[in-house]
Amino acid sequence: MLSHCKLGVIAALLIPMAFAQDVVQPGLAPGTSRDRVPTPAPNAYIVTFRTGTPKSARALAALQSGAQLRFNLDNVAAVVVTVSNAAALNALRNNPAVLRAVPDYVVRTTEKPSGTSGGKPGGGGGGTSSPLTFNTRQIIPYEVQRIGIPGQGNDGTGIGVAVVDTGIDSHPDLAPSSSSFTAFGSSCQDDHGHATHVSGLIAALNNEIAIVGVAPGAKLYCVKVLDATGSGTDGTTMAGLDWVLTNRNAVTPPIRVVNLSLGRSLALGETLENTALRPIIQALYNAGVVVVAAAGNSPDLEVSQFVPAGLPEVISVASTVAINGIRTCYLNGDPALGWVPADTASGFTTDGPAVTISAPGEEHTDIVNLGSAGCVGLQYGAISTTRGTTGATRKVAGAEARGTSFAAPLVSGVVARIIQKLLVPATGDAAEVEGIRSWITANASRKNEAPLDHPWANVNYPYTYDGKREGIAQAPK
Ligand SMILES: [Ca+2]
Ligand SMILES: [Ca+2]
Repeated sequence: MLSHCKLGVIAALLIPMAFAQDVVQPGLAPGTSRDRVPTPAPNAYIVTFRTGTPKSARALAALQSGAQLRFNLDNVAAVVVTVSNAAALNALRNNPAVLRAVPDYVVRTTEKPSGTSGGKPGGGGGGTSSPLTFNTRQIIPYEVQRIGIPGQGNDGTGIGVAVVDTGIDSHPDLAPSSSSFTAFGSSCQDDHGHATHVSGLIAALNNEIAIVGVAPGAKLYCVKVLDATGSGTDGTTMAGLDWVLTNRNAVTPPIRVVNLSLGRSLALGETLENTALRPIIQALYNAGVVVVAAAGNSPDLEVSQFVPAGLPEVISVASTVAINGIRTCYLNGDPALGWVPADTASGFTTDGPAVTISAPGEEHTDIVNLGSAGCVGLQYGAISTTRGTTGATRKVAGAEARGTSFAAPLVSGVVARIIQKLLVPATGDAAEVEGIRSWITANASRKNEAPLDHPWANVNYPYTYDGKREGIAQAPK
């Protein structure tokens, strides 16, 4: 890691300031460390009770033990608490109604970290941070074009999509429902920018400004479970998902889709079977709510080591590039293709058999020679609605918006359009979710061909590309 950091600094000094893109150097692990080891939130626990233990009994148990109750869930017999001392934790664990108490792990956005990026916003190369605020037209992002441009009767109208994320900014190109949930205070305002970018790719309005999303007729629901740093926990995520499940049919239009551009790797001793997030995800699945999850940004991890994307109930989405990038240099063993073609697997994406589908989580990657920094990859983000502006940029909080975070919302938009067009029987149960998964898989573009191998796969990185080329998600025509 030390050499990684050193080289990162050297690269930073050598990169012309005009390049705002993230720089990835061959032979070095990508900047994925924050995905690797989940951190327990201080003094925070998720306490699971015997099935059927009433909410009131759970609250009383927490009170009597001396724990502070943060969330008491409706749909699973669990509470999220903070405990100030070991005695309180032991008292809870010794309660005969309690099955287990596990640490409340930190989850984060699945936006790829800045890594070795050395550029500053502003300047050329497509990396400008000045929002595009066209008054006479809007942009259709390349990512949306690759998935399928919306049309009349094919735009998600009447379908609610919950963005379980950092909140949603009051942006003129977004029109979320006034029904919302926040795990932090009373506002669902986006204090980070991630969810505003994600929201635009799902449902930015079809008008004359900013961009258009995959499903501009869909109704967004703001479910804020991550804070201004893009961090939350299993507990805040569970509380947000619990709100969705409880309120999905009480709001208009009903919530049918959940976008989760967040996650964490499994902790030591934790499995997909016993992870705290599983029961609420299963409950949504059994109610026919489609949960779309970003596969993660650790190419040396299997998606099965990442939650929630590894859970079999979710539709997990890996990342590709939307359009061709340029290629001016080659390493030993590289195929001399001449460019980085559209539908190439992103260098950062997590993969594995549990990935349902791929979609563009970045606009394109250039592989170019940057002087003494050598042959590097420049990743360009997806253009979308940007927090604190009335327009759209490729950036979230100053960093290029690339990562499986931006692939998942495209698929959430696809799901909204599938449901709107009644392409799968609306049985309101797990069969409906599996029907939608099957539709997505069957209608993928370039199935068994894409994602194309990243030029540096297995040459310089320890990629886990599984050989299953699930294809690129396509919206209904
Ligand atoms: Ca628009
Ligand atoms: Ca794959």
